[in-house]
Formats: sequence, structure tokens, C-alpha cells
Amino acid sequence: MSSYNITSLNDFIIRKQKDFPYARGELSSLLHHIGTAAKMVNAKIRRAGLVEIIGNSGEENPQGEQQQKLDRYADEVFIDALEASGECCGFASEENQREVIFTETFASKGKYVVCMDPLDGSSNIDYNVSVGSIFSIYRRISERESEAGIGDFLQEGDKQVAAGYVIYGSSAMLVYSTGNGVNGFTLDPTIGEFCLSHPNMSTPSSGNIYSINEGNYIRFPEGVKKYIKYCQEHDPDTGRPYSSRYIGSLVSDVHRNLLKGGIFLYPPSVSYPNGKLRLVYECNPISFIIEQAGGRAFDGNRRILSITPESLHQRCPLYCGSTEMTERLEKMLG
Ligand code: P6P
Repeated sequence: MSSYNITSLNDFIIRKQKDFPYARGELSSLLHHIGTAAKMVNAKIRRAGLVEIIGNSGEENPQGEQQQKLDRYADEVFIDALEASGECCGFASEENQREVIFTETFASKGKYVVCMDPLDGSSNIDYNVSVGSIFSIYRRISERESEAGIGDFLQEGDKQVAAGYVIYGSSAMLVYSTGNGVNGFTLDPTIGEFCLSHPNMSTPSSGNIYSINEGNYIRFPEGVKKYIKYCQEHDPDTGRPYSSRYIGSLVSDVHRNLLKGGIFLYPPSVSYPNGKLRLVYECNPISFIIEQAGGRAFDGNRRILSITPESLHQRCPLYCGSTEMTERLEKMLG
């Protein structure tokens, strides 16, 4: 039997495109370019300790956070790949204060805009902890004859046409959804292809993992403290306490919980009264994937995907994961 029994990301994208009678391949092309850029970022990350590319770039990102050299590299690779696709007219990311508008004719008429955290968790890079890229794709609302504007990027999460993440872990995986379920592709470095490895991903309705930075415990809302104590007391099925698992890298924590069942919490804290994570390019794409996989994502009051962003870098609390766990938390938050 031939060993050619793989489904590459590109095969899958094209096959799924046939499910959309009016699709003309623009979104497929965009996803293909994201996959290519992810391979380039992965190649750099795999050699981070060997070439002069780890450590700080000496610059700060819009949040005043030290910008890692790999952050900068990843941002530039995704910007160039998206512009080259010709399907994207603008790009917003954690690394740029303002949205990047593509003015070259070839791209300026693109149907989509993309919001990204090009390298999330990058402060972990120097310590060889897994990091990720997060992307969110919207159809532009501005006229195709005009240049993209900020309004294209401040759409509510329910308007995403696709979203996903790449996790640069023990293997590199690209996980994405176009609103019809979630599929995961693992990079086979021997052939340089993302291959379908996790078809139709769905998250268990419950689990026994809770992920939160308990160092901020004293400042958490009372309902969160109550939930943490609940997790530490017992798991109704086994009678044993839940397991606390926290990597401090959003994509890694969410991906593990998505597969095994669990809940991720980033509540408001003294340092981050509105939560630390950004709505537009972290919470929205992650929440889109979680909901498409059968889980839930809210900010303590509202579904994340129902929130209309007011600014590009605005933060919001994020509670997401298995439905039974998030529902119990919601009750405790009152
Ligand atoms: P803390 C990484 O810096 C990040 O943006 C996310 O990837 C991660 O979930 C969170 O911050 C960790 O924040 O405050 O627990 O270190």
C-alpha cells in the first residue's frame, strides 16, 4: 500500500472550498499563505537557541512590553505572506500600534483583513517553552475600491470567517476553523507539509484541568476564588482534586485543554483590571475555535464573540473551555 495516505493542509483547504458553492478560492489562498508563513516561523523557532535571534529586539510593542526578536520576525513574515496572497487588504497585530494597510493595488482590493498575535507567549522563547501564532480573519466592511480602515478590524468576533492558531510545541500544529468545525494539522518536517492529524476536533464537555496564574489569587474576583477552591476540593467523577496546569503560553494552555477537557481562566487582576489578554487578536480567535469545538468562552458577563471591540489593543477577561466547567464557573461568578 502506498505510503501516500496523507491529507495536506492545501488538499484539505481545496476540498473544503468545494463545500462553499460561491467560494472563488480567496479564503483558500489566504489560509495557504498563513500555512507557509507558519512554516517559516517554525523553522526560525526550531533554531532559536542556535542563531542570534532569541532575546529582546531592544524595542517595545504597543503594550510597552519588551519585543523579542522572534516577535518582530514573525510579524514581518505574516505581513509579507498576507500581502503577497493578494486576498488581504490590511493587517492588525500586537506588534503594531496601528493597523497596517496594504496600498499596493495587488493587495488593496483584497476581500479580507487579518488580525494576529504573530508570536504569543514570546517571553517564554528564551526558556524553550512552547509558543504560538494566533490569527483571526474577517471579510472587510469597507468598500473594495477604498483602502481598508480601522472599522474593518473592530468587528465582533461572531463576524470572523475563519480563525485559528499555530502551536510551536513538541511538534508544530496548525488548528483552524472556517465555522464548520475545527481541524488540526501536524507539520511533518520530513516533507515540509502540514498533514491532517486531528480531524473534527471537539472538546470534552467536562474535564479535570484548570489553568490560571494562581500567583494573582489574592486579587481575583470572589467568584473565581470560589471556583479555584471547588477545583481543589474534588472532581465529582473521581473524588480527586482537579489538576492545575498552567504554562503561561495561551495557545499551549488552550490547546491542551481543548484536547483533554479543561478550563482556562485569565480574570481581571491588579496589573490588568480588564484582564491581560487582547480581545481582537487573542480572545476572539481562541473563542471562535473553542465554540466551534463545542466549548464556551465568556468574559465573566458576555460571550466573547458578541463583544464589539472599541479599540485594537483592548483587553478583556477570558474564561473558556469545557461547557460544564465554564457553566459552573459562571454560576459562581453570579
Ligand atoms: P501571566 C503570554 O505573555 C500571554 O500573553 C499569554 O500567552 C499567556 O496566557 C499570558 O500572557 C500569561 O500571563 O500573567 O500569567 O504571565
